[in-house]
Amino acid sequence: MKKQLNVGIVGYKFMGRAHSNAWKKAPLFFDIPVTPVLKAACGRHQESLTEFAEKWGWEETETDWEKLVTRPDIDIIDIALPQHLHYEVAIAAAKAGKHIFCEKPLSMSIEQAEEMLKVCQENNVKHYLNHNYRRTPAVSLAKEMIDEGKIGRIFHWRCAYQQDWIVDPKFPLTWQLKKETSKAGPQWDLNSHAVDLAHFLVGDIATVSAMTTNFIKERPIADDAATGSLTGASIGDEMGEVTVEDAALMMVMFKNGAIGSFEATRFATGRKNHLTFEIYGSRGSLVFDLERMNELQYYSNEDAPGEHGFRTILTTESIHPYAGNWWPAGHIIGYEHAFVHAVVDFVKAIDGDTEIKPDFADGLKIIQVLEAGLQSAETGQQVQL
Ligand code: SOE
Repeated sequence: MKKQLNVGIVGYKFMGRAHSNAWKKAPLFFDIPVTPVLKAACGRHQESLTEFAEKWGWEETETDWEKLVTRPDIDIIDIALPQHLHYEVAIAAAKAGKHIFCEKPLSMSIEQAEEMLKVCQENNVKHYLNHNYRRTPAVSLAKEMIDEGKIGRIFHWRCAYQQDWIVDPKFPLTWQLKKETSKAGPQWDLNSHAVDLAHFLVGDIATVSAMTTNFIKERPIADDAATGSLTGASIGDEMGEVTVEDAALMMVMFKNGAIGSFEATRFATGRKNHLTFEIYGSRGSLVFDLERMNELQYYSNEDAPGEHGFRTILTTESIHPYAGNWWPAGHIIGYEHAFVHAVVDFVKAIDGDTEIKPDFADGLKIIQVLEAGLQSAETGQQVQL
């Protein structure tokens, strides 16, 4: 029988479901050296927690996260919580010697991120930060092509992450819209993904200039039970202040001389989860659109004269990253699959005692860029990293 690793998950809303699916699917589709066991799920409300655990196949429930992270039979703590709760759980889990699979964005501050990284290193536990989009076959292929030199020297990074779920002024004041629970708006939630992709594909960032704005200053107070989802419910007419930005624009210089832009908004009417990036280099270019996530656009300067043009690579061939473990070529995959790929790589890293990326060190670097963006937006000055 294969070795097993017992997982304890904290949080059971949107990310709790996406992660649970990944822990279940990983050993079914990938030949991994260890089988994750969905051991215990943790949350505050016993009734809805039990319902979640039964539905997704978690063996047991816990309503006390401190108890869960110190249980001797738990090997991995999966933090599927909003960012203001990451720090405490991660520190306690690392001190208890548990490997950590953590949702993004890593933390609420640079100081928290530094401490989380330090405690994980001191306790020699694996620390994975779930920037799931890295592990779509198309983005992984983009990375391979860049590393092989196919794009040459990178000149431009152009990224937009656009959503529209709070355009309605009656959308309630959920935790994502309050500074104390989310730190910032799309700069933290969406640009964290975008900066991770930029670090992964282009390189480290040297300077940041940013602007942020807030379109709707007050919203109806939210029903606490609905705040873990993107479909909050209001509890009446009482209004509360929105304390985060609604949109953020960043311009950066990369250390390697490339120049880049990031647009992140929850007010792009009609855009649901529209993440696009464009990379322009001396030998070619790449374009990705999450809503067409099985495809990668590639332009090569080295095509025959008269035959230049962007081509669409359908990244479902068995030679494409991760793709061969799913379906025959052309049978596309979706949002949840990248979470499965993360679980696969994470358990392999634990088993082989190898590195898993992005980790908390990468998370810290992302937080530094995001924080620099907020600082720049506030002062109107460019910030040097
Ligand atoms: C909501 O804005 C959200 O769910 C993010 O929190 C996720 O990280 C992103 O992948 C999709 O949008």
